[in-house]
Amino acid sequence: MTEKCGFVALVGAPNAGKSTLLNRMAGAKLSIVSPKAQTTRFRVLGILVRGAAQILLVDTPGIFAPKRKLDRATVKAAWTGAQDADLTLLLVDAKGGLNEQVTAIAERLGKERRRAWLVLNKTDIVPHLKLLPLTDALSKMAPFEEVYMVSAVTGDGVAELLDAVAAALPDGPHLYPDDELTDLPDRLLAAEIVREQIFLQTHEEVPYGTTVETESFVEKPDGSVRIEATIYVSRAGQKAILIGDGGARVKEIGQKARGHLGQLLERTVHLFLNVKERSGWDDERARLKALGLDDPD
Ligand SMILES: Nc1nc2c(ncn2[C@@H]2O[C@H](COP(=O)(O)OP(=O)(O)OP(=O)(O)O)[C@@H](O)[C@H]2O)c(=O)[nH]1
Ligand SMILES: [Mg+2]
Repeated sequence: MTEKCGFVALVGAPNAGKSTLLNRMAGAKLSIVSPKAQTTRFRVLGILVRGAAQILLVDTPGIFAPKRKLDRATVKAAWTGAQDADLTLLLVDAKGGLNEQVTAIAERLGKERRRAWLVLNKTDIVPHLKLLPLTDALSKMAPFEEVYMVSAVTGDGVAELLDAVAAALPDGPHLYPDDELTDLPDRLLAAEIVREQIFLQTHEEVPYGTTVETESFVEKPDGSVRIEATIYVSRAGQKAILIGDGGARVKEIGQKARGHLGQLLERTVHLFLNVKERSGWDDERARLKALGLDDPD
């Protein structure tokens, strides 16, 4: 069998389910997920093998009209992630249907004449009658080669999508070792898992005012790992909320994150969290760089 390999970008509006679908397709938790929009902030690569094909699946941040420097950098990272892809999958939350964000992305894909497929997600919570009109409307905006309907949560339709993607990739040698799952370093994964808990456990502007950096990641002789991470917030009030009464919130964030990390890294994790106020971190070049984001200006 001839080897196949190619980059496949998942793009879409915030909250469409891109990261959920990446994790489902990869069969592993690689990208963090939350019910809140704008969870993903940088490109995450999932490496999957399907038959003779190595699918290099790129999860990207949701695309929207950004205002903050961090958000502009995030949206820029999404389009950059799609730029070099052999195939772009536009993931649309079928429950949410058409809105300005989805229309803008579809029209841009159409204009750039990228090789693109349409994937309608969340079919588990949408009456099937709604799917056809949505497909028709979107197909007028860009010449999608194919249309798939999936549920990233139940896995419905995902095997078919994977088979089709594998068959559509160009011939070529696998670019990564087949047993690798991602190129995300463990330090970054640790910070992301903490950030996921912040998205799940805090509300309003707090998750958006927060970033997490791993300060140290030390493997111990007994096989365990000691991780120290700092949670940066942009305002004093956010720090108080994150710490919680008598430190209850940050303790809960740490406990949940430690459990998840232990599973993902398959060893005992000792996690130490610090909360620091640093106003304007979301405008700082150094912080954006730490996230692997380019300056948007
Ligand atoms: N019912 C249902 N919910 C889904 C499905 N896929 C994703 N979700 C939910 O939608 C929410 C957003 O999922 P994410 O995977 O974080 O979405 P995303 O597109 O990566 O979002 P951003 O990173 O913010 O752009 C989460 O609460 C998911 O559980 C699906 O197929 N069905
Ligand atoms: Mg995401």
